[in-house]
Amino acid sequence: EAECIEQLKKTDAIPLLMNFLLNQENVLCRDPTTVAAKLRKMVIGGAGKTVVISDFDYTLSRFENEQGERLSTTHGVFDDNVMRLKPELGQKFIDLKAKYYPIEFSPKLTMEEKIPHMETWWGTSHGLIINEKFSKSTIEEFVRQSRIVFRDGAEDFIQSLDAHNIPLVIFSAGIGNIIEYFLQQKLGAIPRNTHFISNMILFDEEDKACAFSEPLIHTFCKNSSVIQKETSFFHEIAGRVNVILLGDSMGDIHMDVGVERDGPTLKVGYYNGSLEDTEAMEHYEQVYDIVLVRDPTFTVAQKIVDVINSTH
Ligand code: MG7
Ligand code: MG
Repeated sequence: EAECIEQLKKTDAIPLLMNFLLNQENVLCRDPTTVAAKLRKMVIGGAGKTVVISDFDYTLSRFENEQGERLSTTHGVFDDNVMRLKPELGQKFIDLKAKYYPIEFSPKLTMEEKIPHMETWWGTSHGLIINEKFSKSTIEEFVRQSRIVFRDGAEDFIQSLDAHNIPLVIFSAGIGNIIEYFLQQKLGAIPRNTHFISNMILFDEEDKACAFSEPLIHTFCKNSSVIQKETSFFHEIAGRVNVILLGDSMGDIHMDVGVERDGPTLKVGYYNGSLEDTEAMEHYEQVYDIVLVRDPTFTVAQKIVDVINSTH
């Protein structure tokens, strides 16, 4: 550590990164002093003390394409594909979304008021998937046909974490299997460093969907309450005191809670909303250390990890 502090004094890595962040038009940083202090601790700790906890939908994956068309979430994979094959069932998924999506993002309701609705949405949607007994290979094909797209550089980001033995926890209220198939298809395999906390479809002996894992994870319970503490992976990340948290929604900001430690969490948030909604943007600035405004890339997260890796 002493050696690292010495080296840190010799390099301008952190001031250079701060300069980069503060000069980007689409990067908001309410408190640069705190960000620099967190970065300093993380750089001193190095890769060995770091863990990345990331949301998937509209964080690792892109929100919209170049034409401004909305891309798919993991659940959305069913909406699109089922609509094509079985319009009647597809319409049920679409109707659920039309009803519950506005509730999820309503500024008028409290989290407590939203939670029962989210439980109903996820529960009903998962019920439809199980009822239909979709097979594993059908779902893999759905993913292949889907409009899920990585943010630019997200693939390299995941690979570089793996190369430096930094665990990546993908914490998703979406469907974990869909993320797995997507990574398999895009990266060839799931990197060893990558772990999932998500809703997993369970398959029967004939590889047909028969149940979902418990507990249910929806937008507003992404914290330690849903983490199985006895898993080997939980022990694997126990000594990782420095957290880089990546998310795009208000529900993502507590994904680090429950990981017992005394190190900093650097929270990086994608703001996918409208530029006109300054109130929402200010809210993001309050809860995320760094806000990336309509940024289709992984450049900032990659630079942070590069600095952490550079001094050891
Ligand atoms: N989300 C949650 N559910 C659904 C669904 O059944 N269909 C679609 N299209 N989207 C869904 O990654 C979590 C996000 O997934 C969405 C049950 C929610 O909007 C949530 O924010
Ligand atoms: Mg998300």
